Amino acid sequence: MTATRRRAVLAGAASLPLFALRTRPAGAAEFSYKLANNVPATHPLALRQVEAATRIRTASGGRLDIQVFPASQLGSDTDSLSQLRAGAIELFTLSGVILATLVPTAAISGVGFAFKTYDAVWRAMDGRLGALIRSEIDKRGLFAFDRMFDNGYRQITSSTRGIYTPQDLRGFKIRVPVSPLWTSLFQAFGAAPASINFSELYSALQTKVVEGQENPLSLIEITRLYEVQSSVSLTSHMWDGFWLLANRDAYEALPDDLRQIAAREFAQAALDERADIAKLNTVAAERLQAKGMQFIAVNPTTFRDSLRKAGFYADWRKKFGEPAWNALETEVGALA
Ligand code: X2X
Repeated sequence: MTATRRRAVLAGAASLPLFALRTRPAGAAEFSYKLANNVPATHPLALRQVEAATRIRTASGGRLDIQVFPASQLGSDTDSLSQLRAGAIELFTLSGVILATLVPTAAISGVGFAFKTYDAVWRAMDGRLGALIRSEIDKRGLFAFDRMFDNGYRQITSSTRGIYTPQDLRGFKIRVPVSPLWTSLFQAFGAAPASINFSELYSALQTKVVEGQENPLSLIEITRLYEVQSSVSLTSHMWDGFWLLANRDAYEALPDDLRQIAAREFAQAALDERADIAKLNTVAAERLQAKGMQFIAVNPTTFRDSLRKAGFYADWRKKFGEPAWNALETEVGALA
């Protein structure tokens, strides 16, 4: 045997044990991924993700196994984002406005009063604005699936004074998610925002570290915030949604057929979840009132004007830059 041939034979032999290692025991998946989210297990986001994971397992013949970990079980949003980047978690849903700590452009969907209707939201986020944000996410080493999940229009709750006008927010101690845009928005109202992860929200309200918070009605109900908050002001000051993100190496490790199955089933899950939230938001108001929460109708225009006067739109236009700002205004009309 020539030396060359011996090397070739050895190389061939050396690869054999690898084949053996790659042979899966019966029932074990080829890819086992973790999907983290921050909402309770009973929230439509978590329920629809569990359904998608089941469909993916079936459609892939068990090759792709995704376990869903709701309610920040694997860590707060801040921790989970780090774990996603490190590859300790393969999949994670996160508000674009929080993701902005890594991908600044992703906060643009949270600009105060940007979207008048859900039609405008989905036209933008399933369209050019969403594509622009996804390309920025890609530049930061993550992959974003193409349909966002809905969180909803956010409303302000309080355990102390009711919020009727923008002036009522002056000095108001309000929890906001960890994100510069959220802090800036409530500073523009003259409030005292505190950045607190969602996993700490209930206890922050219960112990009165903060007086209030803001979230969609669906989440206020599912998280039982009515136990620690007494009024809701219907400001709808911001629409919020979740990107389904993947660690890029983990995503790229999937063969094409598995990527296609995951893309298809998560897109379906997102559309189903959007419909669930739309239904929930119509019934949540009544149920929250039945739990004793006082509902306060406000004039959103006065809130929007007060942001404008504080220079909120001018500041963020500069921060986002003209291309991103124009992409938003093309979808929703002039903001400032
Ligand atoms: O942290 C929040 O308030 C929540 C759950 O709405 C988001 O993920 C933005």
